[in-house]
Amino acid sequence: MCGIFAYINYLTPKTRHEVLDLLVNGLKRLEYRGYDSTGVAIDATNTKDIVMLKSVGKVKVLEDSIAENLSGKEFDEPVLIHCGIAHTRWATHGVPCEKNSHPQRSDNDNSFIVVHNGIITNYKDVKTFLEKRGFVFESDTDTEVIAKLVHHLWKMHPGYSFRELVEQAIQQLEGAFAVAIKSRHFPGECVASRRGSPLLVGIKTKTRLATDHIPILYGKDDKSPPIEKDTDSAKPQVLPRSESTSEFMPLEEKEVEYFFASDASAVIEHTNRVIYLEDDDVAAVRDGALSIHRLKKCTDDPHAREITTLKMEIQQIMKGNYDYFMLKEIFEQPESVVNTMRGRVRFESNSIVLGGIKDYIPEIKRCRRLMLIGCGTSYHSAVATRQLLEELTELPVMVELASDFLDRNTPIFRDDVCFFISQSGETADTLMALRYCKQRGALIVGITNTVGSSICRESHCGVHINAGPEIGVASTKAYTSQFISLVMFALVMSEDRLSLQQRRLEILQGLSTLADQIREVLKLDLKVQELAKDLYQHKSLLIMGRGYNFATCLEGALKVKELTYMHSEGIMAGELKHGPLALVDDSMPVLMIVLRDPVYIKCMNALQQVTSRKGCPIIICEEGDEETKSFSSRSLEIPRTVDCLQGILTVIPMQLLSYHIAVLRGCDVDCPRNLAKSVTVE
Ligand code: UD2
Ligand code: GLU
Ligand code: MG
Repeated sequence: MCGIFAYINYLTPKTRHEVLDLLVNGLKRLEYRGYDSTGVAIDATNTKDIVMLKSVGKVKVLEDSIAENLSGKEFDEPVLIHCGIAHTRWATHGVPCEKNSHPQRSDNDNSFIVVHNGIITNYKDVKTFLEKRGFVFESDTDTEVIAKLVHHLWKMHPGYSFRELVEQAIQQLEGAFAVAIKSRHFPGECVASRRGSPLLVGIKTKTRLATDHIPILYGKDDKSPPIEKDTDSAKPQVLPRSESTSEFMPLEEKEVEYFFASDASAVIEHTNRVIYLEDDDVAAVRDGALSIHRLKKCTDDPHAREITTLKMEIQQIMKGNYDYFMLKEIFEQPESVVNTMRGRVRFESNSIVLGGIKDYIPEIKRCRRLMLIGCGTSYHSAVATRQLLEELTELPVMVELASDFLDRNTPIFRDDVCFFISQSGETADTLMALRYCKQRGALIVGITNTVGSSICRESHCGVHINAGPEIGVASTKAYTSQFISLVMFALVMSEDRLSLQQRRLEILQGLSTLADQIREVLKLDLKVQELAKDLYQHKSLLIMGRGYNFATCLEGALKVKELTYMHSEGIMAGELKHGPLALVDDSMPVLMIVLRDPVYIKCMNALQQVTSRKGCPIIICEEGDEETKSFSSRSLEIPRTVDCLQGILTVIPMQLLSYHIAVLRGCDVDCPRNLAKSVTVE
């Protein structure tokens, strides 16, 4: 989820100092992506050894550690051929600490070392497989299995090239990854691959490159046996080797430097010639030659990967062609929601495992109520999922703002289960509420995006939402991932309830199509921008809805307030006639969420109350719902999904709307005035 940077020089002399500088600068360019720890590895002087340095915290800490530990004359002597790898980590498996930082190694000799972004979902099976073969694991990461698996294959298949070993290894991996691997047995070589996480190769040569593409080499077409769950029956892997068809030659240059990086911002200062790797590409650099391999050829696969010439500025690359991090994060949601479910939801068997709370489920099932506690957006994710939790757990569910909860000295009992929801895991109010409940003997469950955070440490158990780092101050992808985490929890709680099976299947079905539906909703961006032009000069925006979509009204209004400094209010449509209707006239901007769910008729009533006061609402409705649309000239249509997941699709137009209004009003989208990303004061 964070950053990889690797550098290989071939016949271009560089001192180790220079190599380290290059690696550290590469990491600095990737810093904006967010991370919690860092690490580098280069070849040691005069031996085949590899030296690694890792540290928790900023790249600066690593830089200082390098200055302190890796200096001396030998670092100033030029080396002709060298390979170094570096990493910024956003922990998903194991707290941020030195031992969990990357590179992860295969053994004490650093036979194979790896930097990895993403999550390996079958790492436990691979780990058991390797442990039975004598490998001893030293970190809590999923990543360590990669280094050890390559090492295992190397012992099994002496004669295999480095690239072949990695090719074999990645076939055994499930989940998402980008990796760069280095080995003391293959000095000067580097092999990289990806599936689901971004990775590119930068190429720097003295003279113009003779070609604008790198041919892809294919292997045999048969599939290797996966590592089986029952590892006793797992046979030593005999896998097909890919055979290079020799009609293509790899890119060979006399003097060349290669870079592997998570994005172009890290290489652009060195070269503008890059190849974007595709899923399951294995790129290898050996003797100055770059080759790209795939094990299997599909009919419509291209014959080559194009070398692209970047014409972008660094600023532009960092935000991934988006003007602001917030917009980038909004558009990341199709991927982040998948990461939240990764390794947890098994769609083939309709089962869900939340590793972080599974041992506590019996205790949770015996509790007398659930309490969901948070602030701001995190609080809204609790509001959004409360109804489903009530339905699937059949327990009373209280949803509380942390500050108010404390003000009230709310009674808490030993048989309460209290959830604390916070993106950063450091939100002061939420943390105080956590301590208050813990003191009174309740079971404490955390829902956080930050491994090793205070809430994570002080809770008895919990779920990491794995949305990846969120940089924009206004939360977007963390909200949808918190939402999904709570939905998954509800599904786990109802696993053995016969009467709820149909409902569970419907929700699982909804989760499986969510990413594509989010992509559909994101296509509304231009239309939302047009609506923002109508709205941005107004003083106020009312957002109305009820049922499953009430949370979207609250969250939408919060986004509008924090980003645009405009007044906005999320209104429970059922409350209209108890007051808010007085605000409605022909000039008050109103947005209404009216979906075909159990409260549809009631929402239509509210809609009519508004239109009969000459209000002209913008309507968010379901695709093709002509009847509802006919009530207004302005509408946004979203795809249909199961009622309890609608809130994920309806909040996205609100995120986009607040973003566009903010831009039109000239506000700083990523850093709204008076606000901080993580509120660590009361
Ligand atoms: C976890 C572990 C992983 C491995 C895997 C086994 C981490 C970060 N992940 O991934 O190393 O053991 O399980 O399948 O180490 N937790 C809290 N409070 C919170 C959030 C989490 O106490 O707010 C605890 C949780 O109870 C668990 C650990 O942190 O013990 C990891 O939680 P997770 O959600 O990352 O769990 P999982 O299964 O995805
Ligand atoms: N899952 C790996 C870890 O926790 C990689 C995390 C990342 O993408 O930085 O170490
Ligand atoms: Mg904990």
